[in-house]
Amino acid sequence: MYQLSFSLEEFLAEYWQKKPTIIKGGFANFQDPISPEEIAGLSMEEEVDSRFVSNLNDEWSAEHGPFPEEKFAQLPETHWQLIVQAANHWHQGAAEMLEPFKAMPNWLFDDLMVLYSVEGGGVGPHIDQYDVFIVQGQGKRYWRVGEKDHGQYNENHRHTALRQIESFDTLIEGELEPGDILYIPPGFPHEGKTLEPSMSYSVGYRSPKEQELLSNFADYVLAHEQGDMHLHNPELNTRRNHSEVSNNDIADLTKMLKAAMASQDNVNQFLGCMLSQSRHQLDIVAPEEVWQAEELVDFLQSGKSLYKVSGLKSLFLEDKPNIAYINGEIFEFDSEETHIVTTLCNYDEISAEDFTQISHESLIHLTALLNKGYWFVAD
Ligand SMILES: [Mn+2]
Repeated sequence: MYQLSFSLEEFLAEYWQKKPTIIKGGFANFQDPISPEEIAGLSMEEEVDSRFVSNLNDEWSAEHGPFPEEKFAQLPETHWQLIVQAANHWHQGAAEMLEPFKAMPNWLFDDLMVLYSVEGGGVGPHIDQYDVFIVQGQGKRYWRVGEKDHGQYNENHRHTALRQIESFDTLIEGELEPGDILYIPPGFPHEGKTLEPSMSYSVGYRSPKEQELLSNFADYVLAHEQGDMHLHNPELNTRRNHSEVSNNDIADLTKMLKAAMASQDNVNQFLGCMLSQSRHQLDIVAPEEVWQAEELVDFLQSGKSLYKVSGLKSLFLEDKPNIAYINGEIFEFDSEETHIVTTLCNYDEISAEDFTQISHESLIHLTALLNKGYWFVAD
């Protein structure tokens, strides 16, 4: 059981997107959920996003996985680190340490990055556009965080992939020991130096950019064949200036642009789809044999459980809690069955007790979710 020793609510009010802080003993009695060997194992997998960063003799290099097993037989003693993104998608134990963070909205959550570093390892001073809780596991790292970036920092071009900056003055600093948490808001430069072989867990949150919202909305409009019409104006007059675009023309075209977003239902649906898509690959495996609805009823009645693919985003909107947005898809349940949507979205495991009464329509949706491999049964 992973439990925070502090109030997330108070933390949000004081620090979230405001200032960095070190929370000593943020996790009481923290136990590493994953071992360095398991990190190495994950970094050998094709579908897992991994990196190896080395800074021996101040020569920086960064390589992307998957890595061959031989790589781990001949590593130097110091100055390297191995990073696995979205470890929560591939390792159950790693996913479990996220449990206390479920008081934060899931749509903002990005992934759990796990990092194993030997003495002297680090990625150098840099700036991220993420909110991150860096939880220290075994070992020790020394961290420094600087004042928020307002354009005062110079990029360093030692290694393009690492996007380092030259230097920064210290705002806060400290040695992290097992269970300590460093919170860094977006835009604050930071640098970690490994003092002894260390495991770090970065719980990352990423809010969308305005340009991403617009570009994703445009994709959504195209995919749904919305707005497939030209400007219609039968009241055209001749003009003195052949090259002028009149204020009326601009007003008509602006109206057209805004019309795409005029329907809140449409915008809601777009947001539900967009926000429920994970930015990292998921471990989705469709079942070998297609499930029939009746089989699912029998299965649930046997008292067994269904499990959600780790990291799968399943959301519902406050306004319409009978619609589940799952991995970018829409599943509309009976309006009497919002509890099914809440259960599906909030929990990683569901059992028959959660669904003693279920309409045929909902059963069809559940069956579809199983057949897509979004939920699965234990072997
Ligand atoms: Mn960082």
